[in-house]
Amino acid sequence: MSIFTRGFSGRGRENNPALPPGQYLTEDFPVLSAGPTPNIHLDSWQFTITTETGVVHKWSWDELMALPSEDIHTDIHCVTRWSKLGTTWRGVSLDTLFEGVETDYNYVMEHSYGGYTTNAPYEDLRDGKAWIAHTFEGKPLDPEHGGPARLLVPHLYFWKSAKWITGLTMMKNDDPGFWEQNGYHIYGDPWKEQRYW
Ligand SMILES: Nc1nc2c(c(=O)[nH]1)N[C@H]1C(S)=C(S)[C@@H](COP(=O)(O)O)O[C@H]1N2
Ligand SMILES: [Mo]
Repeated sequence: MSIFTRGFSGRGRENNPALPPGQYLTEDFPVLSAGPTPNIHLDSWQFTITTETGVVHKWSWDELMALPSEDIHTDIHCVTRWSKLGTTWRGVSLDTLFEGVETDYNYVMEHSYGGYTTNAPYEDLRDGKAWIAHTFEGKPLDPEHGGPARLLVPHLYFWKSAKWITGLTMMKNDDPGFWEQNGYHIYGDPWKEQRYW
């Protein structure tokens, strides 16, 4: 986190190289949810990856927690123009979860408890770019922010980080998810200001 921009966000906006175009810094953590926060029990929680052959890879909460978790130190950028720099998360890399998955499809639909969906290219969820995050700033992820676990895809606008994640489905085409059907950009690169289309 840059000391220069703290309490000086008016100028930080132009000068902070960590801030994508059109974004401003926030120190708090706004909640943006299209619906109510679902009540999710860990003993029935599950995460699945479904491929084109109908194979369903499935993890319970205990199975997820038995996998190696990593610390993630990253900036996050919401399409509504707030950015939060230097956030700290802990989560399981999607590389770990995709290890045994065989697919020829290049796109993924993220599915959440509550019905939210968002799409992403498969390559954007691999090679250390995406996690199932269960911890934020050293504490279990707050339900309002997607707890018990959300997807974290910080190089794209934050709507691509599905809260209350429950599954990924491989797709042949880049079909639009919830916000993408409602005018948000199909990809959402904050550095190219791919907000709406
Ligand atoms: N399941 C679900 N995930 C979601 C959303 C949502 O409404 N439902 N909102 C998205 C949007 S638009 C943003 S900006 C971020 C907000 O995350 P936050 O509430 O933790 O700040 O979550 C994204 N993931
Ligand atoms: Mo958002």
